[in-house]
Amino acid sequence: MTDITFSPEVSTALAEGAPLVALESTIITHGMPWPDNLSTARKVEATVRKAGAIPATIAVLNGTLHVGLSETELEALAKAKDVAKLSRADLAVCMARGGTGATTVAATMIAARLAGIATFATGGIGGVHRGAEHSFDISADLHELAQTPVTVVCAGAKAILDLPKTLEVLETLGVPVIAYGQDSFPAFWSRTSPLPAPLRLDTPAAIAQAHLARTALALPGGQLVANPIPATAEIPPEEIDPIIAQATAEAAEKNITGKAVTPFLLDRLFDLTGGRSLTANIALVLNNAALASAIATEIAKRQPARA
Ligand code: PSU
Ligand code: MN
Repeated sequence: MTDITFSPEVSTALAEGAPLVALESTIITHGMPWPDNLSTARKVEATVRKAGAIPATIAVLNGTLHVGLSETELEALAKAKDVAKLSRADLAVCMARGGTGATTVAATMIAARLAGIATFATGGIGGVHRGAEHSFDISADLHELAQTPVTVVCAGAKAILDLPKTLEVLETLGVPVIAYGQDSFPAFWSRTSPLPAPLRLDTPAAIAQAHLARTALALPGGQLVANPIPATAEIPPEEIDPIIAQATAEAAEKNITGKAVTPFLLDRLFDLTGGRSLTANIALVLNNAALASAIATEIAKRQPARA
């Protein structure tokens, strides 16, 4: 079977029980513009390595699910146009057709679990969109967190989403939402939000122990760790809120629906903030990669090697 392939360094790390951090690719193809997407993907991988873990960027290339990309593969994906965005529903069809696609949080979690990778770093997750009471637009990421046992480190959810509804759905689905080192639920651009986080843990070791306790309890889902953006990169709500309102209104006017909604909003925010949204996004992804590496290291310490 060549349906799934591991890069040489990912294979070695898996065999040795070394810490690994899974990374998604939709952030590269649909979340950031060229060439910042490639430079960020490389910096994220470098951050993971510097923290003593091995990065495993995940994507489907010509029908094969890759866990760990070579430098050439990463560059080709970052440059490619019209790459498919693959969530849980799309992964198998893309592979069957021999297609190429970037994995969302949901699809990356599926691949990470298959590979035996416990920890995953990203920027923002999908959630309940504003106006979901009419559009029913709720990301498959939330349901994936309920059923796939991977610890996902993000910076909270973007205010393009309805944050209270996103937290309600996560609660209904039994997903632990853990703020790192504070009581408030971080809101992507801002370190804090008016919403209290349902849970709080203060160290990578405690997050690792919670992950392993879920395994001991045979609980199927994952954990969502919400790591506040570094203070130097924050964008004040009074600056970003009117821009989000404008971008959301434009999406409605243009009848943007389904999986096109998130990429459309991210692209409009980039233009309307003069690139500032991207600078913040890069800072928080790197911060999340460092925390995920520390968590992966603590999990690896407590788990025997597989081979
Ligand atoms: N939120 C961000 N940046 C992103 C995404 C979400 O701040 O790049 C991407 C992630 O890959 C996430 C996906 O899994 O969008 C969610 O898309 P949807 O809402 O269509 O499920
Ligand atoms: Mn959606």
